Amino acid sequence: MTDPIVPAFRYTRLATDGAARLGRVETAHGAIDTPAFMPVGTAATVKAMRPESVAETGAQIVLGNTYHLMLRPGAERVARLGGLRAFMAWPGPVLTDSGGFQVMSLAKLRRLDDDGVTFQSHVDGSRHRLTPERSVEIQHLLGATITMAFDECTPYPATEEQAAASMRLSMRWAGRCRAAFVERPGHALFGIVQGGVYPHLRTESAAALTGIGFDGYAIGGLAVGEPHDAMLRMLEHTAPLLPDDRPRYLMGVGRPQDILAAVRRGVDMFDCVMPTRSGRTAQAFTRRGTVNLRNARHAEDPRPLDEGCSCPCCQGHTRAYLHHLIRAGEILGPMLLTWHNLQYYQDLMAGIRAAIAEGRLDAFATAVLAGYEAGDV
Ligand code: PRF
Ligand code: ZN
Repeated sequence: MTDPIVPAFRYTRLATDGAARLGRVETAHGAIDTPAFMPVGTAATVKAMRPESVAETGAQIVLGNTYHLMLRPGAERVARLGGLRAFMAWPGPVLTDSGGFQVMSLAKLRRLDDDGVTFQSHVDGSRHRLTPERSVEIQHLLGATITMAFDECTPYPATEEQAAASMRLSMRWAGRCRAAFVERPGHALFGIVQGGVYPHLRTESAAALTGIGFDGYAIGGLAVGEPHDAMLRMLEHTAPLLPDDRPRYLMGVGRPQDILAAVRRGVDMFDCVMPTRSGRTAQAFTRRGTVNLRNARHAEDPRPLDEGCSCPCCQGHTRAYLHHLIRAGEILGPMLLTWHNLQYYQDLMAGIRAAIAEGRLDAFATAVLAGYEAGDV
């Protein structure tokens, strides 16, 4: 008897269209076609969705959060229960964010030093500490397919001096994460480029990370309040500095137009709360732009939310019904809109992949944006 064969973690670039890349990531827990969108499953659930429904939309990987899961139910408990994938009944790959970004946005009384960060839980006020070593250990206990390096997301605005000091701290932490990471077949550790909106700091960061050597490279510290064109300039500058045989992940982005712009600059992976969070606040993404189902104009509209969509929300229900569910505060409203929004995002990514394969990404992007800007009528 031989051991079951676990595929190595591997990125294969299958086609290019300009800087855009069509690819496939193989992992111990399944393959991911890229460019890919990862639904956010912060607290071991993609909110309002059963995992098999998440898979039905076409999602091949979901994101989990070190910060939330270490506080509740606790990483050691998740490990005893078989790891995050078994716990949440998601059989595919999981990427876990490392916690620093969430500490800075959610925790109380944060204190950062060179070794790590001490903070109080936003849940019960209890005191906790995260270091690069503990973040990697927690992600190991969670059974992450892809572990993210522990970093500091440099806030915007930041002076050049502040951005440099913050980036260099993240690079020292990245080296400690690499040393702490337990290598297993089909599992990966991604480094995170920082450097604010300063191109030479992005260059220094990319060089530091590629010098350490990671299985994939994330671009962090963007979509944190900087002007849109600054984000695009940083992507244009940073993506070509990263090895072309490793996946590239733009963290926390974004709107459909941001994803299109980033794919055209060489990004392969995305995550964002937008489709799920918007779904819970009655906002829907459609081929004709965003729609708010709370609006009275939908009260007697017999049409589906999006004529071009195959999801259960659009196949089974009218806008009038969705409007009623939202107005009545019925839980099915957020459930159906979340499903639809995730389907919209996965259909967008499938369209992007087909367009890259056929060398027509520019035309595809133009058509998507034209429909989006035409508006809902
Ligand atoms: N670092 C980490 N997670 C993140 C970010 C980051 O810079 C961002 C920035 N958009 C979102 N999530 N670890
Ligand atoms: Zn739909």
